[in-house]
Amino acid sequence: MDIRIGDPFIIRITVRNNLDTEQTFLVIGFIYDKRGWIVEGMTVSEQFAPFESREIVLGPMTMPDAQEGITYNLFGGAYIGQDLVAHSDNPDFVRVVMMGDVNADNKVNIFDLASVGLAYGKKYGEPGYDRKADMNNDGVVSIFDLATVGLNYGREIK
Ligand SMILES: [Ca+2]
Ligand SMILES: [Ca+2]
Repeated sequence: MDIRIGDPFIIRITVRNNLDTEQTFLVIGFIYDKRGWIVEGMTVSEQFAPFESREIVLGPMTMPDAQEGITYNLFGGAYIGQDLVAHSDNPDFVRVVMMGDVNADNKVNIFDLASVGLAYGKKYGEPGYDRKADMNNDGVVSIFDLATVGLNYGREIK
């Protein structure tokens, strides 16, 4: 999954209580880099009825301090005490793409400018709206998105 800095995303975990008594799970979602350092985390405590199964959604989480061009791993786990009893099964990594890099090829160039141009003025739900070209996530491809490409034009991650 490709994201940009500030983009929200979620971690889903399906948790089941296999007992005929109520149980409390600690559900932890975190994002870590390739050194294994946790960059962002979120913890919730959830109570389950006997034999209940439920999907826990952690987030929306964001990574304000993420680095462009880096791939981060996502993990969600449900614990009872120290025991891991369930874990996430959604895409387990996010790649942070550069601002202005609409097609996520690690270069900001004419193709990105063209993508914004093609979707220019289009609002969410309209034909031609391009979610990737709407870099500030405000539901319209506008001068702000064009400026994002302009400000980053020529940047490249090798
Ligand atoms: Ca590009
Ligand atoms: Ca926009």
